[in-house]
Amino acid sequence: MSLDLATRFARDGFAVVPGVLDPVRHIAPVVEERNRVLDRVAARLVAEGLVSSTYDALPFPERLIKLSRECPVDFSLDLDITLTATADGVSDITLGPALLDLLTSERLLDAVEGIVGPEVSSSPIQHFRWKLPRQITESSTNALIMRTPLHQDAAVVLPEADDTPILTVWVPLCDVSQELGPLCVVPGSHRRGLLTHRPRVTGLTVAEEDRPEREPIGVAVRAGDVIFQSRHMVHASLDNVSAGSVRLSLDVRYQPTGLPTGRPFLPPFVARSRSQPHTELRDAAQWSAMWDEARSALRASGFPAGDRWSAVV
Ligand SMILES: O=C(O)CCC(=O)C(=O)O
Ligand SMILES: [Fe+2]
Repeated sequence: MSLDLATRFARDGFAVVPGVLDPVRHIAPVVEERNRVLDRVAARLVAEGLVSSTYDALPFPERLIKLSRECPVDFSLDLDITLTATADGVSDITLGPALLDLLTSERLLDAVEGIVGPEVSSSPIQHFRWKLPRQITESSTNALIMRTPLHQDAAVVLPEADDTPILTVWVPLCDVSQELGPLCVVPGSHRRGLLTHRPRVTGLTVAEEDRPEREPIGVAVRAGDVIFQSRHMVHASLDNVSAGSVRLSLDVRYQPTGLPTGRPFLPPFVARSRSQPHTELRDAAQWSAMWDEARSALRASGFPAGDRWSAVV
């Protein structure tokens, strides 16, 4: 007898939910939407003399590889789906209806509701990652495009969210084999609660003295599957060791509505409400406007720290 999702999740700290999204209906449109964002980014890179072509005839993964090989600057923040501090202020953000459609898809929210409960908000801590083959990212320190160091998601928020049971949903946008740099997890590691983390150039990572004894294991998944992770799950990702493929993924988060998100300066939205269904957000223009407003406020105020460890060296 197979255990139900909530039982597996409570026992292991993570659970693969197979086939919850439709690759044609939900995933292809998100990839296409990111490719349209890349149109604008590539045109800017050409105008700045950083690349010779927008390579718009290439399929999205090949285009990312071609542009990354040629471009001397990292443009991954321009494709990301959250706001990040940059040297000169705040990153750009372009969201769209395909992403909102995926985040609010019925079957995904049904599964999320089984863990989070009937009042579900989408957390503003959300990323689009495109992990390039290792040989291209040798000099990079950026976990949007290369492997991610060992961490817990509870460590990358402010302490205001310590009691918020944020559920991470890892969404492959292509089939992710062991060689493509899968998410990797240490099953059962969530039982130790929040561990000490240290800032490193590659990102926050579990302190040496708190590292789990077991090595993380890569979780190969197909497009359409998602991986649920507890916020205390210790996880990382492996290098993309493929010859020339890109690992495309989203990591998004859901939490009970009304509890602190851990990033008070970024906008959550109500994804499902059993008690007040009219509060559910389904308008992509409204969603983008919320983020544009947050961006303007951050440009005016400066970007605050997003976690408790950044001051520690
Ligand atoms: O995709 C990755 O490499 C890391 C993802 C991650 O850290 C997360 O889903 O919380
Ligand atoms: Fe994470």
